[in-house]
Amino acid sequence: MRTQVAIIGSGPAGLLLGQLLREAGVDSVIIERKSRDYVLARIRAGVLEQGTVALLDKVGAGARLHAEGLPHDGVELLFGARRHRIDLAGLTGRHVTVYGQTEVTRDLMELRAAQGGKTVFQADEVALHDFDGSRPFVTYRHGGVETRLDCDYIAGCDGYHGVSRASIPAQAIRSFERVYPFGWLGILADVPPVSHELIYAGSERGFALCSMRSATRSRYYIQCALDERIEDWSDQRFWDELRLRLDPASAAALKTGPSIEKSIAPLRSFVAEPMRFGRLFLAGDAAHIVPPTGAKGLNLAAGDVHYLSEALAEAVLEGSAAGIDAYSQRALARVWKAERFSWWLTSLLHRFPEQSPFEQRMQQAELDYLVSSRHAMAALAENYVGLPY
Ligand code: RFL
Ligand code: PHB
Repeated sequence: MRTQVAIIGSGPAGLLLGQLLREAGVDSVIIERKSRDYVLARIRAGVLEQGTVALLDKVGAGARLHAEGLPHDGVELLFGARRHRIDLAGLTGRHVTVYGQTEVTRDLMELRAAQGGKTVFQADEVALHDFDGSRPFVTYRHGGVETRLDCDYIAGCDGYHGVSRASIPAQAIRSFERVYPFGWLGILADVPPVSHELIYAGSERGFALCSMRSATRSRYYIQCALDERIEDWSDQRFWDELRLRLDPASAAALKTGPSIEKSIAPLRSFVAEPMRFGRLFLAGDAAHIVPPTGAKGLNLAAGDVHYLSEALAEAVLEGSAAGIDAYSQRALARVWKAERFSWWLTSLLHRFPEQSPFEQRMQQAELDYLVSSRHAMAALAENYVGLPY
């Protein structure tokens, strides 16, 4: 088998890249380790920047998003038992859209299937070869059969634990990392959201986030210790703890019900540099991780593949290396700004195990300043709605 671009991974990065390349007239094959149903069962991100929505529109995957997604003009910060609204639209002229990553993935998969785009699901032993030369190829086993896919370029869109970054010689890549001393325990439930906008809460008992998927489905998170076990968290215990981290009015308004998903995710900041090695390009979580506090992970993946699709189209169709030579630097400039924002918001709103009374007062003072200064709120809003490409 032969294609112009072999894409490893059928998450949002790989799927969106496939569609952007198709728009540009470049052929691709996606190789995915898991089954379609497995990929579609993952519950993850919920907030899309306007730039991400524009890219989904560009490839013709925006119809359901515009019908069912919830445009949000603001978010709330809750601390000291009071809620403070950040007027995203008023401060930036932009908004965000609440629409689940699961739905984005489904829309892109359906579009690809309808257009006859090739995806190999349940590919085992995926291995990347000769990407430091001029004729790269990918091998994998599918249904017990060893298969070879020849290509001009490989796009590593296979997430943090994927094979792509791991295939690059260690001396050619430098990583930067911060592992946070806590995780997020998340719950999905078919109950109306406590508020029509997201609430980011910094309380003495730790961080909490009130988010949603629709007018009838809520997504809530609470900061938890890294050694917490999901079996120890009954739904009742989760709701009780969440209530304790909210202001009295929200706690009283909180609607509870049985969870339909519950999981613990660790928090990490991570960047691998550069995002290119020969004919292999990394995009999305394969190259960088942000803690979810800023809602940036999926949006960064979209930004990467925007740059990468332009660069690969230039290389494949015009034989010009200018775009692929600039890809890593262009993408990393935006990535580091989102890393900074996500790290900052995480540090501001979470309780750290070793936090001294002085550091707690610093957090409080920064939060007080933030909601009293239009400039500070504008800086938050500008980053939250997404920096320009
Ligand atoms: P993905 O989604 O991990 O997809 C990678 C795909 O590659 C496959 N794969 C392989 N395929 C072939 N061969 C191999 N060897 C392979 N190894 C792996 C995997 O099966 C998978 O299908 O990465 P991608 O496409 O880069 O997308 C990144 C996003 O998924 C991620 O950044 C976001 O989910 C992060 N995130 C959020 N981002 C936002 O923008 N807004 C949010 O509100 C938001 N909330 C979140 C989040 C992530 C969370 N968790 C669980 C980490 C909330 C949470 C709780
Ligand atoms: C979500 O709805 O899953 C979500 C929203 C905002 C975040 C993180 C996760 O910052």
